Amino acid sequence: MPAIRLSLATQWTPARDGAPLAYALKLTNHSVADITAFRLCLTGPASFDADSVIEGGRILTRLSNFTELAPPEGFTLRPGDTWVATARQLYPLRHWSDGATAAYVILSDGTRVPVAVTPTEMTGDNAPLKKGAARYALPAGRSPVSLSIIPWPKSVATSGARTVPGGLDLRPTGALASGAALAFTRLVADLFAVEGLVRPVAEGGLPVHIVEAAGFGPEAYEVSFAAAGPTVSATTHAGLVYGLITLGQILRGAKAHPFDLVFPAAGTISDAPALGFRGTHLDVARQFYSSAEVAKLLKVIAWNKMNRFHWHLSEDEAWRLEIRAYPELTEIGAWRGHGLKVPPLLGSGPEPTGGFYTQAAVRELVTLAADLGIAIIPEIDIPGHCWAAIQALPWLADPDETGAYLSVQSFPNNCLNPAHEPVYTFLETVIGEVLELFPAGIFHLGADEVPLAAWSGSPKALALLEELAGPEAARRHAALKGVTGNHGGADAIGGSGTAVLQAHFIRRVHEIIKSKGAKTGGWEEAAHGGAVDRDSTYLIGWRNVEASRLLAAEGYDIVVSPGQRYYLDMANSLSWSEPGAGWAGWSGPEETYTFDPRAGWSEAELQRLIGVQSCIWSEPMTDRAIFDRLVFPRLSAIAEAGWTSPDRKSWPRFAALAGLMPIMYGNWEIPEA
Ligand code: TNX
Repeated sequence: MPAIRLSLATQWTPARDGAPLAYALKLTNHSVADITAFRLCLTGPASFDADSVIEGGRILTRLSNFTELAPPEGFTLRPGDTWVATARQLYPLRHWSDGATAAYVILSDGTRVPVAVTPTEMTGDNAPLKKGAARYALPAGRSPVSLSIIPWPKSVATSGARTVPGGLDLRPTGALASGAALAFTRLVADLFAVEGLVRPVAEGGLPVHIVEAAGFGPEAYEVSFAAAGPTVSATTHAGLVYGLITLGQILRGAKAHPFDLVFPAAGTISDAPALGFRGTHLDVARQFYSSAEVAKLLKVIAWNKMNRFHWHLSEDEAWRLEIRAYPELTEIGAWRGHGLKVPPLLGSGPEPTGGFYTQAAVRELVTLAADLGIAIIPEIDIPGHCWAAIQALPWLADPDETGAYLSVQSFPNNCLNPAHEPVYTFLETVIGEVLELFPAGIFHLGADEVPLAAWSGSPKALALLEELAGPEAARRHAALKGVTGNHGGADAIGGSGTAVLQAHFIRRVHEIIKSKGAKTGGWEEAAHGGAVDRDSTYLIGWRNVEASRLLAAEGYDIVVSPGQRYYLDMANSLSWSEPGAGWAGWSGPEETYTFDPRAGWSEAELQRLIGVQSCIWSEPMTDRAIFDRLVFPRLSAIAEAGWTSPDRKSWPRFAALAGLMPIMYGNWEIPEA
């Protein structure tokens, strides 16, 4: 049989002037053979509604954003022809990266044929599609500052300029200082491999004295400049590393822009962070990132003086952490592909793809992070977002459960059941293994986005609900059975039976975590029903800062990561040509930078605001050039919100210096010709 060549073009037309929306799929046959009785499988962030009307085709199966479609019975796709199927009902696409990014066809004999997919077009929008980090250039001759430092320090009182040295010859005194020198040397050797930032005097290095000195806060440092070379002082390893990073940033800026930026001759920089928790979160479930990539991200966030890495290790789409007691979690839950228990999703193709972190790999990353002043916080997201885990270990589900409920992302029956005892045995073991691996002593249990109808078809859950809240509550919850529409999760479950059951679950898991001597982290929904103790928990507020402020008022320690500004999966603007998601809006680097999460908080509430976090959700990261565009420089903007007091922030200064910060993959935006 001759080779079959197929391509898929997709086109989005928003609803307008009374005309309904249209998401058109156009499959073209470039070969010389007819194809009949085939199925088209596709994935990408957008998902069809279960009851989508498809003109010119029909949905055979659908799981979240994985869809199998077929043309009408008896249809033949002839050479050179295009089959068009159009969906009229689905959650609107907003950006080019929303549409299908992977597809394949299955022929009647079961053969799989790859399909070349082009980026989704929007009707009437011809702007070139963007990817790669936007370039921020120092305005030559008009730089608002003469030192390159992000985040900007607490106090800068330097003067003069010396001939810019080629590099720094580190001269530590004592073990702590030697450790910091080594950590910095390794950091720059990787981030800026050929720049020779650390080099001996013989190669033009300027001597830098590194001294352990009493009296500094846990992350504070001082750099003083003198003719013989600068001195970095701090009380801790992190403080010394931060002082060296400041010096390294100044040096890189001055080397790159010798007419605008200087390496000071005299004076002092005294620095300490405004907030103690400066986090970056990475979702490694929707897309997998190798250990090498995680290591690189740790280095990038250290260069931004961020000190918490929130590692989102499990999701509906995958389970990424080796658990010795349950090898199926990663044997099954870490891989997607056609015919596997987890189908292709979010742009992965038919061949098995994915991966997981062995415990040995985790230990190495934990050591690397500690060396860079970063504590790693593991998240196992429960009770919602557990579809992959339940596929791997089906006994996690109540065997008597009937009916289906759907999560916001359209996964059916994806929540661990609070009334099913094996779930707690499982969690006791998982939490034990996780806490052995992560010395920070925090277990983040997720708790986000449990759908309103969760457990409504589980006799065990309904019996438990009756015990907890009475027969009427159980009756009301049972009535939700079969409600498969999507729900607002956090917003929708307040006061419902779902919230009662979830609180029961969270309380029990919180007790397990406490019994192992650890703190609990959770998304803001973890507070529903007063399930967690305030003194051993922190929450991440994600819906909006007002909701976070209210939780702070209730006495919870809060890290703010408002979706509207700090979710790095949101696009940089409204334009179709920008990649990214849009449910929480959009935020350009300037909007993210100038956003003040503290606005409107009382003094007492501010006491509970322990930090800020950037969240890298990975649904739209179907290409690493999209990652670079979405993450940089907004990650640095959030780092500065955590470190620099609001009165010392300046967008023009940040914009002038942002281009000097490292990005992950080296994908820069290609300017329009
Ligand atoms: C909501 S916010 C989620 C995630 C998604 C994210 C996409 C939160 C705790 N859950 O599952 O990835 O939106 O922006």
